Amino acid sequence: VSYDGSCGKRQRLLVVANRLPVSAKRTGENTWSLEMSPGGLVSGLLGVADEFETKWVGWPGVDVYDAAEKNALSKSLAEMKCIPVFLEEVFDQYYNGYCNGVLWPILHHMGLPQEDHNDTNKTLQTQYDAYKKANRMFLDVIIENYEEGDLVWIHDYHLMFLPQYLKEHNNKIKIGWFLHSPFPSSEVFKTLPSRSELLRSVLAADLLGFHTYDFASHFERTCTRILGVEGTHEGIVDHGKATRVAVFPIGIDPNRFIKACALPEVRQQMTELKERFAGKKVILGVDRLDMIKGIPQKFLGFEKFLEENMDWRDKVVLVQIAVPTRNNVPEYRKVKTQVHGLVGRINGRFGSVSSLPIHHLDCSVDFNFLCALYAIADVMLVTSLRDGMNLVSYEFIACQEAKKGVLVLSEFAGAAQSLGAGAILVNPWDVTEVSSAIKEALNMPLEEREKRHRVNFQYVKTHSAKKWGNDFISELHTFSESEMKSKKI
Ligand code: ADQ
Repeated sequence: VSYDGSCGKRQRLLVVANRLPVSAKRTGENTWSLEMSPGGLVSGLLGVADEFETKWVGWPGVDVYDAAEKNALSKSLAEMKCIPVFLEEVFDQYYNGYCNGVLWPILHHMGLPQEDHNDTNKTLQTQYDAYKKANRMFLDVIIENYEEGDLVWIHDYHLMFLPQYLKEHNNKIKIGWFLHSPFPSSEVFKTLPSRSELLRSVLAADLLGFHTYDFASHFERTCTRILGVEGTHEGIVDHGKATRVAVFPIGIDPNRFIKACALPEVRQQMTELKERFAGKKVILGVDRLDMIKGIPQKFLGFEKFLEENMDWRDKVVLVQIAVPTRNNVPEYRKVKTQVHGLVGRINGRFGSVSSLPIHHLDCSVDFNFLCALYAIADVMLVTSLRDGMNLVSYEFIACQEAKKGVLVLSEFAGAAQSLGAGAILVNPWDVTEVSSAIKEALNMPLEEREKRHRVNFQYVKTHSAKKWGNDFISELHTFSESEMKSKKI
């Protein structure tokens, strides 16, 4: 599809997400330094941004109260095609409260937070109000920057009211909404007090995208059961308004990783890492420190493996890089404490003065070093309890052309549906299964590893972020509501 307009101008695309793809740091009075920030969405959209005249709308990642400072920051951001939404007064209740304390656990099948005081409903209501207010603040910024014919692509659970608010403002705006997390079964979503309003608002969009068929069909069944609307695999009709629902599995920009692995600096880091872990197999974990990533379950599986396989004890190391996120949400602090406790226990049980079985780091690592780690690892261990896709699995495969390491992957990650053929799939709740999978991966002969790697590498190469973005935009561009209705769904 060519998006060039008749006057040669590229199609404009407004990409709206909670967080801008840059993080801003104050460097002085009214001066800022800007850097690309990590995360799944950013990695995904890096590959598609060049195709369109893209503008990003989102929170810049810092609190700014002073008008002159806001002005200076907006000007710097404009150079990177970013438009800030300043959310200061609502941020805590909206982001830490409703987005990450309520919606995130529900979408990952974890249920609503359970407080032991009577103010739970009041807290929930306050957070919900802040969520709506934040969505209105996004609306105001979009209205200010919208030009006729722009496509608006909204991302994720932070902005579920935005499709409805935008359509109320201008029914002609073409809106797509993509959910990066899973969508749960209707029985789970039903527990959310504001379930109907949220679903109805999302349905105001023209196109809704999910990573997997399971998530899309959970969504459709939830709409059918809660709202009583009609739905099929094509989409949903609500009071005569048709909304297309489709599956767009995200990918990465594989060449970025392949190229990085050939850089002299990365090769040097690989040599140093190999020397550091000489004589040992390396199992790698790379996750945001989040309860959905199943880091405690990973450690329990590894502990069981060490318990049962004495001969492996001084021949294997688990390197876990866990970047802390959402520190203001109590559940995240709890999981961090739990993880640290497990690392201490396992290293205490199986370590010696000169060697430790788990190397756990609470930090983000830079891109080149991450590629070096992916490239030297023998096994990648992903034990998410639920995960929309899990791009880390893709990144590992892209960096393994030389080594042909083994991916052990949770069946509850969206990636299990795309990389399942080459990976060893596990139920992360089953400690014995995780332990056996580690053993199988460590002992797998080269021929079998090559076979599995080839299948997955081919998938990662062809199902890139660019394809994901182009497929979504192409569908949004060409989708016609009347055509869908005429199919009498
Ligand atoms: P995330 O939950 O952030 O994304 P994931 O898809 O694995 O999960 O992406 C994480 C990204 O952050 C990767 O690009 C990875 O390289 C980077 N990263 C993670 N830990 C890091 C560390 N310690 N240091 C440096 N970089 C690190 C959400 C959903 C996923 C979905 C994506 C995209 O939760 O399920 O796959 O969006 O839709």
